[in-house]
Amino acid sequence: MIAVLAGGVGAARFLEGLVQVVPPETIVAIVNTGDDMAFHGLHVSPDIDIVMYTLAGIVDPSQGWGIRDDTTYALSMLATLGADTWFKLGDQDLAVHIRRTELLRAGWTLSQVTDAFRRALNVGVRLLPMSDDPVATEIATPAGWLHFQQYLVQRRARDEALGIRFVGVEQARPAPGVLEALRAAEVIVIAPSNPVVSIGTILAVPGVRDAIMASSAPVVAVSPIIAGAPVKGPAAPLMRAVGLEVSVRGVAACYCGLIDVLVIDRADADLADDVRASGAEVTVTETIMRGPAEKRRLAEATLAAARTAVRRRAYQRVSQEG
Ligand code: FO1
Repeated sequence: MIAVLAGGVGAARFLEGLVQVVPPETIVAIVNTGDDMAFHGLHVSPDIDIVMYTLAGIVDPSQGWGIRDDTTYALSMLATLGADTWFKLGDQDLAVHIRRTELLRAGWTLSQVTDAFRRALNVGVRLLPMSDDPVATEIATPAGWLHFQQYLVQRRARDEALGIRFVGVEQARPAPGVLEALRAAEVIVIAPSNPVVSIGTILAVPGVRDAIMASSAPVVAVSPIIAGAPVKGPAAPLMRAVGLEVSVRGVAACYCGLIDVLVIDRADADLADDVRASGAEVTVTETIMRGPAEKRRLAEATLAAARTAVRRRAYQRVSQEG
């Protein structure tokens, strides 16, 4: 079984490649919920939905979030009625949030709802929220603390990011199955997601980092940073906000002591030795995922990196014993 720590769009695309290489039923995605927020009284879980819609083949490919060809009649009416509509929720997407909220109010947990939805949408990959307890990623700005969605979507990441906190994370318990998946995994993959606010949030849930550290499985991270910039999203200011360089060196520093291998793009090949100096092995390959073939190749390269790490660990064990 392969456990994948996942944020939104980058992770979803990576998983599209992985399901071409191994049976979807052998993959468990542990998904960030720090971006979750209530809109119009409804519980929205952007990263879970991005991964779920992508694997169900219904995501809007141009945005990477929302549902393809969705309409926005409900949002227009909400605007007419004076609601704040800066977060664009399509009509079919809204149906998901209405049903999710209805089930949560009826006493279901977020993991139960997520499992029911991914089955209804024929997604073979098991999707686990990192926690069923509420966690909110907030960004410190000169205007005060902002919820991640306010920072990113409402204010378009224009405020200077000064710090990051995960409100509620100390009390959050890993969702059922999360620690079990990490313990049972033959390979643990950290998807090419924001290391600070997507993966960092998952790692901050008590018990998650320790379970990864204690695992005998190889841990392979795919860098979301290529040639000093993220493919998508606000990783650059948020990495800087926590003192990380916006480069594969910064990604390696963020995952220092946690990963065996960092998969980096060919554009960063000259930084491979710097990454190795942080203690991780390096695989250099194409990491930009434009189409199905590139997604598949990245998944294959990631699994090949994991196999190399297994051999390296075995070799180190033998040399220590000998
Ligand atoms: N991102 C935007 O930039 N603008 C939006 O209006 C927006 C709406 C939205 C609705 C549902 C959903 O699941 C995701 C949505 N996203 C939107 C993406 C999302 O906010 C972020 O990309 C993730 O939280 C980061 O992974």
